[in-house]
Amino acid sequence: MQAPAAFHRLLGSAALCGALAATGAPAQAVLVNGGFESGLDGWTVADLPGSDGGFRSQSGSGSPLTASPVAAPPQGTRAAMSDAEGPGAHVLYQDFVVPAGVSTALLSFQLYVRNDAGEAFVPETLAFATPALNQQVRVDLLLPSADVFATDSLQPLYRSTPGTAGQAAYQLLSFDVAALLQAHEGQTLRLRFADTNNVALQNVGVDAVNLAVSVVPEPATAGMLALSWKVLIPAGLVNVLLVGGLILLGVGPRA
Ligand SMILES: [Ca+2]
Repeated sequence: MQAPAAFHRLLGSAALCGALAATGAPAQAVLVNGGFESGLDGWTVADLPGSDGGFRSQSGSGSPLTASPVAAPPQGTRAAMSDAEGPGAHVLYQDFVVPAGVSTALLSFQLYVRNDAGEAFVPETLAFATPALNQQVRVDLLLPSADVFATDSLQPLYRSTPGTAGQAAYQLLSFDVAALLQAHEGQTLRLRFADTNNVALQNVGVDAVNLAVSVVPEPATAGMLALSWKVLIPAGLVNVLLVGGLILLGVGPRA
């Protein structure tokens, strides 16, 4: 069978997709305004009834409501921080949709805890209007159908440890959440930061929240790309030029 006389040239997308299929798509950010540079846009705050204060946008080295001395935001000029003049229970959360085909998923954030009580008290509740002492911080992944102050979660990420006094600086924490996201593809999940205190003032700072997810191509797409290579290559010579990041693919008849 004769090779086609016309010289065909394919530019761009098919070849580029082929390269992506071979290496895996780059990680994409799933959360919005994780650095809080746009205040609390994209985030929701809630407080149990009777609470004083709550999470607010924060900048500089003073807490947002009482101007207590705190660590400055570790990324950019703004963070989110809880503050109050009295006891309370506060949450800050964002919902996100888990993309299909999760390959890797790394959740990271900067966390700061300033605790005037000098130690933590960690009962299995976030309620503050209780006889029990309650002075704790939790970070969790939850289903959005769960009570936003629930203590049982899909994946606990951070818990105050009884006896710990808090910390002088922000600390960067990161977690592999690929298995959890793979089990909930296409579903909405909730990332929640919680601060309960009924002993003394406690400020919880949050910044640089990032959920980096890489995905693998849909099987149908990968199959289509494989077919296009298989059809094209026997047609003749294949010339691949790499020019300024674009892949030019030329297919022509054999000499
Ligand atoms: Ca920031």
